[in-house]
Amino acid sequence: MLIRRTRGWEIAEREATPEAVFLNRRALLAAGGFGLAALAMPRFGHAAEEADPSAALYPAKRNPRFVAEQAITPEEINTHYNNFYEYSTNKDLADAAQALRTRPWSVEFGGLVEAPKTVAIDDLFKAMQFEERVYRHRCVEAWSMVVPWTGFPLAALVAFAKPLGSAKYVRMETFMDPDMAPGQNQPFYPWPYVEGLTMAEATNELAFMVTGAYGKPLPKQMGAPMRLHTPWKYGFKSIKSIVKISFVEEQPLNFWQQLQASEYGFWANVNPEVPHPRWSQASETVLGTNERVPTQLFNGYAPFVADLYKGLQDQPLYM
Ligand SMILES: Nc1nc2c(c(=O)[nH]1)N[C@H]1C(S)=C(S)[C@@H](COP(=O)(O)O)O[C@H]1N2
Ligand SMILES: [Mo]
Repeated sequence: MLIRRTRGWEIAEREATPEAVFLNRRALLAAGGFGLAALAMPRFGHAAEEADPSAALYPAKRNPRFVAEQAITPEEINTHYNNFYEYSTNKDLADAAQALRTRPWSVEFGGLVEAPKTVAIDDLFKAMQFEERVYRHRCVEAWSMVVPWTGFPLAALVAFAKPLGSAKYVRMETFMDPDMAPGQNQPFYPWPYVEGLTMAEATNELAFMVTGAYGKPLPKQMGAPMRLHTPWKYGFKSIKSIVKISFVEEQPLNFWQQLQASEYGFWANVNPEVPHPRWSQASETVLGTNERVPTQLFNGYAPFVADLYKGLQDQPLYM
């Protein structure tokens, strides 16, 4: 494995949390609950053998409009270097995440919609048109990767939900099940994980609902069966394992804002010139090569999204 957890650049979001600063993995194990639950989880091989009912949807045709100049990050690295706090605050959580059960799975649509509905995930997939897009991903921790994602435009899902004209934001929520996700037994965190976008952001053509990666259904550690990817924003906006999508009038408070509003905001657009309160955002380490490269405004996607923020300059757009 080329990636080590001890690098200086890996200033984790977990440093925002007293637990993670003071407790390492061993300490968590010693502390009881969390670690013991992790040990009791089903083993990797067992869960991995379940047949995925959506497997026939892959691979989907690559959309030539969304390709990256940078090399695709090796799958082996991306599938073993993850942020998924429901399972661990360590990156090496692929085994632990196999405890996630992704069927049956349904997604609830509610709030300001013509009619609330709950849809089984495979029925939802049948209603969508799948494509592959290669996107760059820039974590707020100053590392980046390039992934061939499969999925469909978030705009298509918004159309499917039929929001009312009064909706101003889309609010998304991850599952809540502490028996299945030991991290959710950590009461310090504001579970469940929540994220939000404005309606204009959600219907921008870049906003992508992801169901697969590397030409296959998403591995559990990457947020199966359905997660968001907004490549112009810091990675924490890309919420995993979504169960609920609501249309609301008030700006949603996301997980990281709830935890540490002085460091994480709603907009979280990538900007090399606006440092995180505790580290620079000017450059990033590329997973796989460990090369240090300059970070780009909106992660290089300004032509697609810069217009969304006209007239909002007084807002904390870059945290
Ligand atoms: N539910 C949930 N979604 C999440 C996270 C998380 O901890 N829980 N971490 C976020 C962060 S910080 C990043 S960088 C990406 C990581 O995605 P990956 O593991 O597929 O690379 O997922 C985001 N979505
Ligand atoms: Mo992140």
